Amino acid sequence: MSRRTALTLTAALALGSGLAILPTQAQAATVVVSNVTDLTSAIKNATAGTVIQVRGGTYYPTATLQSTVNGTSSSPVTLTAYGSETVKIDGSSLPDGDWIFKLTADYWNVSNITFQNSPDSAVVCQSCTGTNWTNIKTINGGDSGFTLTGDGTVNNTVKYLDSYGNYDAANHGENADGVAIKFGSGTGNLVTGARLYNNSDDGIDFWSFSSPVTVEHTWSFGNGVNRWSDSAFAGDGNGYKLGGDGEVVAHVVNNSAAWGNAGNGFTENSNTGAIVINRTTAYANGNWGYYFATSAARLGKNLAVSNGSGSVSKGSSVVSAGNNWDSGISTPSFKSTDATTTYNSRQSSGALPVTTFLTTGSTTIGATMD
Ligand SMILES: [Ca+2]
Ligand SMILES: [Ca+2]
Repeated sequence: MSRRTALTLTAALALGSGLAILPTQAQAATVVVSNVTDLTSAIKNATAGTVIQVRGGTYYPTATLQSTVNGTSSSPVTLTAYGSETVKIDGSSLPDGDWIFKLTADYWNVSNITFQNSPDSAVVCQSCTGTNWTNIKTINGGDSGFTLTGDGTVNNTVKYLDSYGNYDAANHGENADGVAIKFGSGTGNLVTGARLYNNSDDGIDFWSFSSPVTVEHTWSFGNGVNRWSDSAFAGDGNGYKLGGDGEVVAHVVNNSAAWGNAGNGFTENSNTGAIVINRTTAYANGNWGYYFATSAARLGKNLAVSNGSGSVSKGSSVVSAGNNWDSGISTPSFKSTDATTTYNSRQSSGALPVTTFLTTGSTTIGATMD
């Protein structure tokens, strides 16, 4: 050690001891909870840096779990399962119309939790900035599974979400989407590695959201199919509903797939913006694979096969290149059309299960299904 370094170290130690008498910043608290009272309290009382670890089990809150307290980018609030334990928060004991979990807050990291059987939406993040949702499940609820909404919805990441079986009985399935990013604005929002399936309405819906959202490595399937014996069923069943309510927005979808949805695989839904869709696959959807009648969408290297109304409906403003409906582009064959493996457990990383379903081996067209 050089003399200069030694002196610097001595000075630092001396300074450090001097600082010790000053008020110290509150320590980040780690709270381990194992019952619903403590879980409710921990979420309500969390402050920046709080880490809430939830022991394995099924929790039945009787009121919406919620917070309006912000973390910070360097000191987020964390809500996660304890170790590798399995945590389910079940809305069965909530009043009609209530959500399981509502954040109106910034910089929360929520991971490894299932939100199930909500009377209404399962998870709603309202005007959130910098939240991360990882390995979350939102299933079998009474409205959309996972929702981002409100102005000031900025830089949120939804990674490895499973959202399925959501159905709003009161509206005959008209509203319950897998992911709803609706009625709001804000940039930097990303959905990656999601499985959005068997919901009554759409897989993903960007109705009345005025800023671009990015979706990648996502599967949206089996939405809008009447699985509830609802004689007045009204679900729309679009895999990716990329607009609505007059907003003109250049949403982006990369390397994702839509199959078996009752409606369109991918649709502008009247959004006239320059929506970008690249390396995606639409297979066996009820209506069009790609429906972009009025938008200025950029459709590139997409693969559409066996969709009920046809591969693509595109207006004159659409830029279309390298898709299998474009002239001179061939259609590679699928290695498998058996979707069974797409329901398998995720990989240990949380990534989508390994499958050959709808893969082609092509390096130029269609989703890679991972
Ligand atoms: Ca609808
Ligand atoms: Ca919808």
